[in-house]
Amino acid sequence: MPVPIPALISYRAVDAVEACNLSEAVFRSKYRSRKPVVIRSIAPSSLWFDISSMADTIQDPIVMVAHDNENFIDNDDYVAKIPLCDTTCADISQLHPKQRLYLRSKVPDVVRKSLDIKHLMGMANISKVKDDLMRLWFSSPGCITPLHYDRCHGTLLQLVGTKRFVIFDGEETRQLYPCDGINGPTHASHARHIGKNIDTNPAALLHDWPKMKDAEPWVVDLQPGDLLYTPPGFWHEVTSTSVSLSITIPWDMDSQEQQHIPPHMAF
Ligand SMILES: O=C(O)CCC(=O)C(=O)O
Repeated sequence: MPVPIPALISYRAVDAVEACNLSEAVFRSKYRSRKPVVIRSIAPSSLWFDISSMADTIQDPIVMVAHDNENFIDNDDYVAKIPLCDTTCADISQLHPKQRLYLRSKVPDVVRKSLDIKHLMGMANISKVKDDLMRLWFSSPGCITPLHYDRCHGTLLQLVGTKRFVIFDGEETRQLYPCDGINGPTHASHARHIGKNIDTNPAALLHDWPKMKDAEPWVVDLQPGDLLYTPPGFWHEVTSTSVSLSITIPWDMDSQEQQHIPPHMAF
């Protein structure tokens, strides 16, 4: 008798905490480099930026159009780049876009001034923010940043709309279809549509990526005002579940962390 393949992938919720309950000691011992955590409502959720005035102040924008209208990877094989013009921001904001767009840029002063980022990060016990590495991400509903990992500590502040993160521990790399360095960079995966299918069509997910049955990701749906911490080397896929505006604030591993990087990050 063939053994039935389980049609479910088990996943867990990311720990959610209030900023006032996350002391530096707790962050260090429980989360830093160990597991993701979301700090709920750290920024005011009523915040709404005037997108059109923001557009005038954006420097070095990259507006991407994905060849498959879904998966946005900053690489010519996957996306074309178009100039930011008056209509682009309005186009991104459409609820049912025919063509999805993803704008990535440095954080404009108007946004930086409206938020006291250093203060917010201080509330999360994160002090080593490098301003020049912060990026703004403005996406149409349904845009996906496919599964990958970063070499730095990652924080994402959700400002407008909602995003779903699916996050895997680096120890699960073998279940995650990593590229081999020839057909794609080793920090990227071939796997697609995890957040989209994990609840509604897990059988399709396991059909396409059967090794994932042995993985147990974390899933979190970010709301405006939330701040998510993702440790270095943890795989994550990000789906914009509405029009979305976020800021990423990465910071480097310290020298001790760099000496003990997990094996999958060694290449
Ligand atoms: O928000 C996204 O689409 C991607 C963000 C990301 O990859 C990150 O925070 O490291």
